[in-house]
Amino acid sequence: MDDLHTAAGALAAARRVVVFTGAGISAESGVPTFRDALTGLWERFDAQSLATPQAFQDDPDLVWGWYEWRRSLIQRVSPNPGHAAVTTIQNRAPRTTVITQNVDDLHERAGSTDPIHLHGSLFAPRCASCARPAEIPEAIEPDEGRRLPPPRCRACAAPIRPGVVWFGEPLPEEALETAVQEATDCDLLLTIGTSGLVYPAAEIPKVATMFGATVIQINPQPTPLDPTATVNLHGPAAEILPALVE
Ligand code: BV8
Ligand code: ZN
Repeated sequence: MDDLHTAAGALAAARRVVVFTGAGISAESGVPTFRDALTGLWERFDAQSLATPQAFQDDPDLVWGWYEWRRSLIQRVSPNPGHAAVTTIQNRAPRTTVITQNVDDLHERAGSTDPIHLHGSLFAPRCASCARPAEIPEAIEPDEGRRLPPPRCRACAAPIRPGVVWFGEPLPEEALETAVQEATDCDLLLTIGTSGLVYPAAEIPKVATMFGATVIQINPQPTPLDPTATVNLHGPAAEILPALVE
């Protein structure tokens, strides 16, 4: 495939690389995406009732139980060859930054250094009131419908909340600033497995294009980021990424 060769050449020549990932990179590990037809989480669950500050206020047991179910799923799966290829890219071009919208820990488990988690992490629970970091609870048996009362903060007794960014919440300031800076300064950005629908994260590839970087997109489906990308590679990340670094 010509596009694959073009992309591989550009990647091999790049000195500053940004790898920007979404749920699609973890799909082949068995982690459901959000918006894919039939299998996406938002096909089966209502985002407003689960992924907003209001939802947690209204029904903390429902929200905490759902996020603990998702964390238990992730603990049972492994990084795939796509995550491993990202680590290879980072090892070859040391000025590579991994910026992920994912709340899983699969980049870390594949050996990537310091991925930036724009939407937080399932492994960083904190107090909903005083923001003090809390202990990660013991793993539970996966059960998607189970309500679970959240643990209480040791300092102020308020409920512990998942360490993710909900709709309507600002992204972690330092993570977003670093991500925008890296997108501004890179010569190549790979956008992998994201629908490009959630803002402000979806601005990151656009910033790279605006500042003159080559943008390579990997996704089996077309996305609103297609016109932003210099090269569009259509296919699953766990196949295309290893081919790109071969
Ligand atoms: C904020 C975390 C302000 C928790 C998530 C501009 C226009 C319109 C609306 C807005 C706007 N700006 C802001 C908004 C509002 C909103 C937003 O963007 N709404 C959209 C949906 C219309 N944004 C916010 O609310 C953000 N906050 O703006 O704050 C503010 C400022 C100051 C003070 C107060 C407030 C916060 C957004 C964070 C939302 N958090 N969840 C959790 O996980 O539960 S969103 C959710 O979407 C996920 O976290 C995920 O990270 C994110 C992006 O999704 P993707 O990763 O792209 O996944 P998706 O399923 O969509 O796509 C998967 C892709 O993979 C597909 O394209 C598929 O084809 C592909 N794929 C499938 N298989 C494979 C594959 N690719 C490769 N290989 C495969 N095998
Ligand atoms: Zn507290």
